[in-house]
Parts: sequence; C-alpha cells; structure tokens
Amino acid sequence: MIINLTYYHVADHVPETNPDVAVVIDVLRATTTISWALKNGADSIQVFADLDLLKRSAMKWDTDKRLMLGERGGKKLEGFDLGNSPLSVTREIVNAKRLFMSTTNGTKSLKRVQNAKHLFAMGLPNRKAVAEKIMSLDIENVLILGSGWEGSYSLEDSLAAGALASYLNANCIFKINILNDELQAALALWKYWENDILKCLKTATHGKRLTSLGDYEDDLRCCSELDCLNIVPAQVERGVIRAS
Ligand code: 3SL
Repeated sequence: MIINLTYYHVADHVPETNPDVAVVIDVLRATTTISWALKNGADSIQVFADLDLLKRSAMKWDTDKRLMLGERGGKKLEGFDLGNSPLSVTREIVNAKRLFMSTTNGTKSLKRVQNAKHLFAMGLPNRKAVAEKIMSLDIENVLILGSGWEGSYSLEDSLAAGALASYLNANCIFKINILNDELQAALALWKYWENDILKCLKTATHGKRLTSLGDYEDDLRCCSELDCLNIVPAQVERGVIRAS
C-alpha cells in the first residue's frame, strides 16, 4: 500500500476535493491551543469563522459549560473568555467545557477541509500522535493544510508539515509518496531546523509578530515542544472537534 501526502500552505490553495484525511496545522497557535485544551479535559471545541454566529451558538449552551475563545491579530477579543494561548486553557478553566473558538487563520483552515472523511488538528506537541493515528487508518490520501497568516506562507506551519512527513517516512510500513513541491520543501525545512525548533519559531514572522505584542516567550516554548501530547483532536461532526 501507498500513502500519498500533499501539503498546501493556506486554505485558499486547497483544490475542490474531499480527501480521506485532512490534517490542519497552525503551530502559532490555534492547533496547539486546541490540543492542549483537549488534553486538559475540554469536552469539545467548535470552530467558527463568523463571530456573531459563534456568540449565538454559545448562548444556546449552558453558561457553566461554555467558554468563548476569540483571537484577531494575536490579541484576545473583547467580551471573550479566552484568547488563543495554549497556556490559558488549563484544566481548572476548560475541564468539561465546550470552547466556542474563532482565530485569524487556524479556524479558517479547519473550516476549509471540514468535508474530509477524517479531519485532525495538529501542532508540534501532538505530531507523533497524529502520525500514529494516520498509520492506523486504512487510507491512501492525506492532505496537510497549514494556516499561514492572512493568506500567505508561514515558516512554522511548513516546519510542522515537514515534521509529520518525516515521522511517517521513518515509521510507516507503507510507502510514503510526497506528491508536491510544497511538501518536499517542508521536509527540507524540517531537516534544517529539527534540532532548534524554538529558534525557527522565533525566526518566523509570526513568532516576531507575537513577540512584538508582549511577553509571548512561554507561548513560543509551549508551541515548539515536540511529541509531548498523546492527543488527536478529531472532527466528530461538522466544525466540532473532540479528543480521539
Ligand atoms: O491565526 C490564528 O489562527 C492564530 O493562531 C494566530 S495567533 O497565534 O493567535 O496570533
């Protein structure tokens, strides 16, 4: 058997297709936050592009079982319970709650491939968990989608796409087919930075953007940790993600 891997930098580059598996990456920081929230006991995450729809949907939920998580331009939105930091989704805060979430780019990518048969969210902390999940499925085509920044390329998402492809190459019993140049380049990027992931995140324009907004050192560290979370965030109904 063969597993075909394709990588797109941003949602707008994805062709009209319903892949067997879609893996959405937003290293800084949406998919890292989703992974940590589920690790810390969040019941589920529901993602939205539209903020009014998010608010209306949240209002229908029990007050003590919901949290609204909103970010634009790296900052927490006014009136929301949480911003988009993986450090803010502690067990005390998120346990047993549904998170109604909207971010600048990450939730857009999740919406773009919501018709995939299997949809997973991945950051660097759960790269191995997601790779092992892919290997356990009987599937042929995996679409990896980054989030970028407002439609353009991001270094850190490509790093993680390369990290995923590299793990699959090394551990999968089936042949791994790298189908596009975007993923070949991502693999090369991973080989270059794999021993200094934090430096890569700090070099990336998004890392610099966050740093310019304040003290995001701990966020960058958290987002750069590799293979420390055994959590696979999986879409269970359109727009709703749970741990699997
Ligand atoms: O773009 C996004 O979805 C966010 O992850 C961006 S930020 O890290 O919160 O700035």
